[in-house]
Amino acid sequence: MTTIFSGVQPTGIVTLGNYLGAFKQFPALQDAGNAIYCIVDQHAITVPQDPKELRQSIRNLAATYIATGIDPKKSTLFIQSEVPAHAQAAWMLQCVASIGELERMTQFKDKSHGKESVSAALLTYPPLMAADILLYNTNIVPVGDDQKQHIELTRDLAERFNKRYGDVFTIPEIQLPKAGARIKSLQEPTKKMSKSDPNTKATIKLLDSAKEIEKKIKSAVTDSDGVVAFDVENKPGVSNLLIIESALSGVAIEELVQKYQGLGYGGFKQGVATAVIEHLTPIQEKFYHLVESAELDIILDEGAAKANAIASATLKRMEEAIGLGRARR
Ligand code: ATP
Ligand code: LTN
Repeated sequence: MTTIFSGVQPTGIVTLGNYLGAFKQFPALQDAGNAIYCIVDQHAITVPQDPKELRQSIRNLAATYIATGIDPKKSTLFIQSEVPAHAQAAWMLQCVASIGELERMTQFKDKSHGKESVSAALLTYPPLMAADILLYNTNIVPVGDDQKQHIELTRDLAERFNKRYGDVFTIPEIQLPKAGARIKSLQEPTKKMSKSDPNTKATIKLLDSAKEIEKKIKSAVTDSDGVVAFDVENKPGVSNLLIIESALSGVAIEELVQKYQGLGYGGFKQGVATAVIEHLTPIQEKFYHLVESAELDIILDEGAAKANAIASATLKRMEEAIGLGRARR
């Protein structure tokens, strides 16, 4: 049976980029095998977080997983810090990782760039991510394009560990979405749309109202051609909006280009906004129904129990292979 594992950080409301790059591909995978989804709160604290906001983001993210189609009867949904094996396995993986390879991670370079002081954990973040994946004998990791390098490193660490200590880990494969692997900022369409972007006009959040969505799409940066055409190099803003509508609706980009011929950017943007609003409204309704419910706590308790059982078994195998603790009599 194929095991699928993915994680998202509780660092604020999920964006349309997160949705298209990650969440949208999760529901189909729960029918393809043993699907495990994680709220990676220990990753979130590698940069400063307000404790109250972090707690709320964790709950919001759990409700987001369910509202976007995760069925707790089919998938395991849990919070990383409720399964202690993650931090324990991460320590062992840090011991096989080198500082040089961690310093080469672009996410580390981006997040530390220009900062006078960053946490040590920002550097050791990838071994924790490797632990998340490897503890579950994962075969497939569905993520957006920006995580490629981390998955490569996970594979390297797993292979190195297996070579040194014997066959403990399954080597995972990345799975990128067919469309929407890298949604761009609405204000700087050459940069990725990011949850933590301080410019609120740059991102569509999953919980934005219809009015906010319309306003943000109408003020999205495009160009002065006035012609709707797909050309990522020369028309990044228009192309980004076409990718968004196509990924949400499943309609091919060429067909959308036809649909918008002669309408000008006003009609085009209105069309994209309507598609986004129609897609997000039912997700928002489910989210608000769930987020403060007792049902959500039951789902997370059951998820943590299932995850603990699998993760602690792998952790034991890791400790035995490395020689930690005492021999079992
Ligand atoms: P932050 O801004 O806090 O670094 P983020 O928006 O990059 O966060 P993550 O929590 O790191 O989001 O990522 C969650 C998932 O969303 C990952 O699988 C990631 O690849 C995907 N993802 C993030 N941004 C985009 C994007 N712009 N387009 C497509 N997928 C994305
Ligand atoms: N690094 C990822 C989040 C993440 C993750 C994981 C994704 C942490 N652990 C395990 C997939 C599998 C990010 O920043 N998007």
